[in-house]
Amino acid sequence: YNAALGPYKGGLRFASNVNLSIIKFLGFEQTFKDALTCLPIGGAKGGSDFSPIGRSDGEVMRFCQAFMTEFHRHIGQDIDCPAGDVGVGGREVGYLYGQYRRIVGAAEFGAMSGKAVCTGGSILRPEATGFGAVYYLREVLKHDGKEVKGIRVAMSGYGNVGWGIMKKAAELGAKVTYFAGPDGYIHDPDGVTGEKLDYILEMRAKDPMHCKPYADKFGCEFVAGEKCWGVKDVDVYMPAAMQNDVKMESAEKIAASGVKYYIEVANMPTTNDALYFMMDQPGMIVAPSKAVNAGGVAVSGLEMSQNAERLAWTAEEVDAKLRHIMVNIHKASMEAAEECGLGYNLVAGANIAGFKKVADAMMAQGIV
Ligand code: 2IT
Repeated sequence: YNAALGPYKGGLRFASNVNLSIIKFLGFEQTFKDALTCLPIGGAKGGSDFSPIGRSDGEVMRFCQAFMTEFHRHIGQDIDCPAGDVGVGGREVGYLYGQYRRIVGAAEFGAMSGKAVCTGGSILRPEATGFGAVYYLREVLKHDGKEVKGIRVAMSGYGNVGWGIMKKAAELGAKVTYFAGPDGYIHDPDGVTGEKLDYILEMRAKDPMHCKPYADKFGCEFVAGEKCWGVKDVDVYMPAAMQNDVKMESAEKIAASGVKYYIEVANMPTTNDALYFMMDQPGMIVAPSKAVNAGGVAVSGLEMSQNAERLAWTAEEVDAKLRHIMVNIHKASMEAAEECGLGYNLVAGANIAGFKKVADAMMAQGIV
């Protein structure tokens, strides 16, 4: 999409519903998200309608190799550095990068991020999006004079990103008390903590389409076929599953619930009408995904830095940088909106701050 700020950068999505339209919106959003991180990365996105769900390791490897046999000529550490998105995790990135290395005949680590630590990946990359989202939430709450501790969260999704939110929330004394999957939602008033976090990984590996086994194992409520949008006994909603997850009907329930914070996490989880409706609700605070989920690509950028200097940073170093980036994104968004007389409008602020950064870099480089 845009390389004014650095090599094209964004995830590959492997899911059966992938089409050009989805990749276009993801690439467009990615450009401004990557700008918000203030790292030297441009914007890109890619993918395929191949879904790894239900495939053997061998099938996934062969697909990744075939994909990279064509794709390798378009990427490179200074050209375009893809990573994962939905359906592309450590396993897929490993197979993709292995084939890239085999074809180019060089250990060009920076050509892909999201690699396993043993092949030049960054510590904390898998958790980065979820951790970053909670760091961002902390800034929103701080702005309101509140703490993360004791906050209850309802969310959708318990993939990589959702899991990272659950883990960081538990670490900081908050609780994810509701989470929704493709088959319905779970209500666990004690929150997802400790061994429950490990169980989610196990459950997902066995069958990513059902979260009901969690309710069976831990004896909590499961509501089949429903989403948890509209529940009242939480402080924050965090949609962390897929685009267009929250439509007008859900937005009305969310507004009626009286819950104040709507923090998007998945890329564009809210339809436009639903988003504007919630932004118009007096007292409601809405944060946009391009800011909230930027921690993932930020740690991808940090992975590129580590690869370039042929060093591996500690978890503490990566986490400190991630925290700093998320604090900065919230601050830059807040200030950009204030400068335009829009008040505490995080949606407009993120768009303005991200757009300005890309536009300034493009204008500085002339008409090329
Ligand atoms: O949506 C996203 O920001 C990602 N899928 C991560 C992209 C990246 O390059 O790490």
